[in-house]
Amino acid sequence: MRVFSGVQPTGNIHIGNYLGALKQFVALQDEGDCIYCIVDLHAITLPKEPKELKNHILDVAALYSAVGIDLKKSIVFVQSDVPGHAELSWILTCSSYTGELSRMTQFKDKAKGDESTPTGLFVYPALMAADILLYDADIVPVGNDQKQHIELTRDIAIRINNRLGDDTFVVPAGRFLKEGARVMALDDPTAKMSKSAESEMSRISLLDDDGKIKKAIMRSTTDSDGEIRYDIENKPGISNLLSIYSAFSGRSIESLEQGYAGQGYGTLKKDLVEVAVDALSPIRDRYAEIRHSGELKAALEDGAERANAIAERTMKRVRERFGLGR
Ligand code: ATP
Ligand code: LTN
Repeated sequence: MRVFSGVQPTGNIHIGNYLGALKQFVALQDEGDCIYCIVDLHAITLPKEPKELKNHILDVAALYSAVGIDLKKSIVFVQSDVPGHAELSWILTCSSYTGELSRMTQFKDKAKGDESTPTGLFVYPALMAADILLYDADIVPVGNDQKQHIELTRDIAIRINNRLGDDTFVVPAGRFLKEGARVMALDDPTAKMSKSAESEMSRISLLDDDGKIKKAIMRSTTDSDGEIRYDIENKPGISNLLSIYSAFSGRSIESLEQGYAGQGYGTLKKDLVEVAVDALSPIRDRYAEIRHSGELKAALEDGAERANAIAERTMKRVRERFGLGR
């Protein structure tokens, strides 16, 4: 079984990214051959400061290692080191429809109908499809917000397979966790926790210190009825805290509800601070050890080579099927 996923090299990688995606990346290493990409070509769909982008690429690589991805066993690499991504992306763009791309909710949210929306933002799902199909991936671990993009990837793969042969592309499946697949903002539990939200209190970044973790959880928005019960509709704040607690601790939501029955929100929040700090402080320590090491740079070099070898094999087959080249 082959596993592929990617994270954008932007700052503020948060517990939503961790609980929805990165935690799965680590666990899947025992089930299949894993390829984890730092998708820098995706990051430039909106203008990025070049120096910052370079740093964020290494930040994400170090975080991959810090959360437990084995840089020797899994392939970890930077997207722009493998030219196949850009090439296949064009080919898939030509097999996608403007109608289906226009229906992507992420595009609609970001573009808001503005005429000067960068075209890259519109064709972004074709690049994501290329990332996945380039490696014949079976499984793609992601958060819930990527469901629509995975569906589109499958549609494009099936469309091309129907035309050019069933074994042109492997049709991939998304893998979503039960808890953690959609972590909400701590200060507004009706919005997704996001890297770009203005308020620092909306998220916990993986490298936040203990004081910041405590502040964000203790100040998180809840309701006034005082009952610890999972009910997304009516109690989104407490439900979000229960999900986060469950994802960090492995305890089920039901067991948490029973354990905290009759207790105040303050107790739940205090315990969650402890659970989050225990989970995040070792990640912070490992990150500090590896971020500026030669080991990290060597692993990315090696990853690029291994990824390229697989990608080139796929591209040969794809060029052949499409009749490209001499
Ligand atoms: P953000 O929305 O925070 O700006 P992103 O989705 O644009 O992040 P990535 O860094 O590429 O960008 O996301 C990496 C992974 O994290 C993806 O699999 C995505 O589904 C997942 N993810 C992002 N936000 C959340 C969240 N709030 N809850 C669960 N998973 C999330
Ligand atoms: N689009 C994703 C990041 C991403 C990805 C991928 C995830 C780019 N290419 C391939 C899984 C597989 C996002 O914005 N979170």
